[in-house]
Amino acid sequence: AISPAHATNGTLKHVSSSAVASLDDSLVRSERNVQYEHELFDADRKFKERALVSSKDKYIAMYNRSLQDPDAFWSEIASEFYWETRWPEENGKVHFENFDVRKGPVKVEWFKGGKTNICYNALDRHVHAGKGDQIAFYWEGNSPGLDASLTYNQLLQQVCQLANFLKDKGVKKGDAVAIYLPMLMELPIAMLACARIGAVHSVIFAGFSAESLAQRVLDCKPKVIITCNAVCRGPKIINLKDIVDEALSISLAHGVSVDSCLTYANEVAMSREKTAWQDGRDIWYQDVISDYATTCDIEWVDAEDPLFLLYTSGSTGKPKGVLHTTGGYMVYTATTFKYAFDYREGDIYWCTADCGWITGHSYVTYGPLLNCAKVVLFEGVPNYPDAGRCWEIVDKYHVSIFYTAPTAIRSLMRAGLEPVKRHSRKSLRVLGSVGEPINPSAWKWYYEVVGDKRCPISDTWWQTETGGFMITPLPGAWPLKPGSATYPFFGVQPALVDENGKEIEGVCNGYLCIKGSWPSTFRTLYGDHARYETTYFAPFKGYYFSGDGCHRDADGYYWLTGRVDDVINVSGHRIGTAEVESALVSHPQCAEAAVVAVDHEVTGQAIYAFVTLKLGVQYSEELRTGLKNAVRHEIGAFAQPAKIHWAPALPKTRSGKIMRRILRKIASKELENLGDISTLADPHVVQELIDLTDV
Ligand code: 6R9
Repeated sequence: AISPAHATNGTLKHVSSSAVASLDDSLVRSERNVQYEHELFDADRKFKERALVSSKDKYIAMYNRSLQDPDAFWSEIASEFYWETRWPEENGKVHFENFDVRKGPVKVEWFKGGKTNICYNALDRHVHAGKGDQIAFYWEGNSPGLDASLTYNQLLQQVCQLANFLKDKGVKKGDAVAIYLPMLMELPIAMLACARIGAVHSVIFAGFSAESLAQRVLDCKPKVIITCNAVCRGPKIINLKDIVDEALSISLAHGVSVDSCLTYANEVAMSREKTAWQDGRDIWYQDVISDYATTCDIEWVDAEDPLFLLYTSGSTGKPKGVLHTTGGYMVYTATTFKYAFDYREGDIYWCTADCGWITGHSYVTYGPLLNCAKVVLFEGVPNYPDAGRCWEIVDKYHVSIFYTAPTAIRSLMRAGLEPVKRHSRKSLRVLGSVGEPINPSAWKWYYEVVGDKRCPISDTWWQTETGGFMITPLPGAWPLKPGSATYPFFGVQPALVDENGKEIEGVCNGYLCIKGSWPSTFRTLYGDHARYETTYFAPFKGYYFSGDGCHRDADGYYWLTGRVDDVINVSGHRIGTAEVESALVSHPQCAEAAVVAVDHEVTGQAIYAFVTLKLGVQYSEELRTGLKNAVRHEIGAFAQPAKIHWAPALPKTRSGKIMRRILRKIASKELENLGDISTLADPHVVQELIDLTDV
């Protein structure tokens, strides 16, 4: 099923013609928010007095400077890091960009020619400054009572041991290493070990299926994969090694062999004896790692050398390997972390994201460690063993900055006040939100109940592609509005553009684009620079196009209104409709499928699939389960459709394009206003679909 034909040809002719859908859907969302545009929540005087950026005026001064002279602004900040060789400056220029496809290939460079290492800056630098005994990670296991911690010294030593192992296996600068691990400390350790020797890590979220893992392995061809045998997630045990074995045999069948599979024995979840094993390829982590030296020379890399690949979903075709480089990413993630969370020494920081996603890269691993923060790593899920777990952890470690996703907030909200109130939470100072637009009622609950009206909320808008925060509050600097990500970060120039690519000013709704580069701009899609240009830079010439719709209010606040392309956001996870459709049609009895998003109380959006069966196949509940399993198998459980709606046929235009607008209306039962259906090849299809809603 990995063959590329699957993703692009065959039955899959119905991906939307343009990457950009109409703004209608996102408008509906923003109208719902209008009443909140006048509700302001400001931090108290004491908070403001201590804040890094204590007023809007101070922000404006810094922001203006970041736009007027980005080179000087970012050079000054970059100088706080260690550079083995400082970047050359020609006339004060430290960056180069072309965002305009009409002027030649899109290209971005920051600090090129400078030599540094992000692992050195995240670990050695602090150790050399005498902070080696400070805690780097507090690890909290899936089950309460299971915990561990590492100081910066210890973390550095473990990173070095793994780096030495990788070198021993022949991994060199520029080589890819795949990491398929749950939230054990070995996950950030593995990332940092790669960075130390200049290898490019490719972390694959451990919820992806064997097919998805294989697809990514085939794309980046790693020499080594780092995994573990199994993991406990909530009440479940997941056998990861079996998934890896299957993925590696699929890869092998397609001509890519991975030499070594370094497997951490997570014996809480599964014994070594029970783990499937392939001699010669598989190596137990604990058996070899202690033999390696606890020091390891740094590989100094160019600021523009690749740091990692992270695959993400787009509106069409196979997942895209987003490539980030070293220097700009380092400077930007560290700086955004510091300002958007008003970070100061002594803070205990907890981000609930998994390192398998960009949030875990930039704001579990790199951003916090670059600031020498104390980071809580959590293996489990927010509502296990019960809905009070998060607040229990907050109290246990005295967490002062807590960063999570709206979906987690909404699911905890459903459990009521008691699980929150039973814990003190008095250590909390700043709260954060990421992954999808936060609806105002969830925002208020977070603010009032979790934060006791004391903690500003940083609703951070950004993407895998942007590497770091783009639009975000700076706690204490200006009043917040529930559901708005407020203002752009230093150096970021948002632009709202209309269908014709014309920038619109003032109060408006538009496609959210960014003018000019920021240090952690992604540099390419691995192996496909043409797709990088057509997806992100061709839709609106001269701009980076985010794929999101956005509203700007009279005070200049930005309100993200959701994706305007065929990307669905379920619990903050990006899932391409084309990928789910491709998985559904891999089922032998499925003729065609069209997937749309519907609103969902907890997960934000849910996947709703219209499925046309092959001629003569009967509808049945087994078949429904079979189709859902096909998606679990091809992508992973998190992408499973919430609903399968039988479709004798799909509504198509005469030229054969599926009218998703109509499908969205049927899925959300908004039947009064179906819009113009006269352009359909067969308008009767619509009534047939409506009749089958509850079948
Ligand atoms: C960081 C991350 C990116 C997409 C993005 C947007 C949505 C993320 C958001 C938000 C509104 C926020 N998104 N944060 N929408 N407000 N604070 O999630 O990266 O997985 O690449 O997803 O998520 O739609 O385009 P990624």
